[in-house]
Amino acid sequence: MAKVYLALGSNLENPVEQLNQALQTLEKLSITPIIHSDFYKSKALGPQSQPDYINAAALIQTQDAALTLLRKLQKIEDNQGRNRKVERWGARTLDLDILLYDQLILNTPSLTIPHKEMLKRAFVLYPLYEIAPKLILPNKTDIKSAIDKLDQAGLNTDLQKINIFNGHK
Ligand code: ROI
Repeated sequence: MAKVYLALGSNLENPVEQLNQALQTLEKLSITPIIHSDFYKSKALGPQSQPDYINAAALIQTQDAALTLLRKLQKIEDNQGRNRKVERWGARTLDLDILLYDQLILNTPSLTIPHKEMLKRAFVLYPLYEIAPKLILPNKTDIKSAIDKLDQAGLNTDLQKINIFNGHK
């Protein structure tokens, strides 16, 4: 059984609802109850002409191999109306990214673990830190040092925790 950390993101069609719905679906997919962070709001990284994002992190446990899990996550994205034909850094109803899969390091054309950009993204690291403050990444850095580096690099810009009733919790 693998412990898998996921990043969730949405900036279209009621993002909070999109994340709640995704968490409910992930609950069915995970062997143990999932743990997830609060929801965070931030400006889009990439083209600025898109709505703000809502992001969260979740921990699931699975027997699936990483690529099998990826296909299941893509199906959840598709079921929630994800349109893959739009521009690469464009708006989306749901993004489910595998951040970490145990201590696995994987480089394939369709999947890279750990997620390539995670160390540069406040909207990924802060929610992850909330659910796993003692986490050690496969490159042996701990999550707190990764966050400190991000802050030093000035990459922690406008992230805000949002206080909403979370139907899943
Ligand atoms: N920007 C923010 N703030 N949050 C995201 O989840 C997000 N996802 C993306 C891009 C378009 C890079 N920008 C984002 O895929």
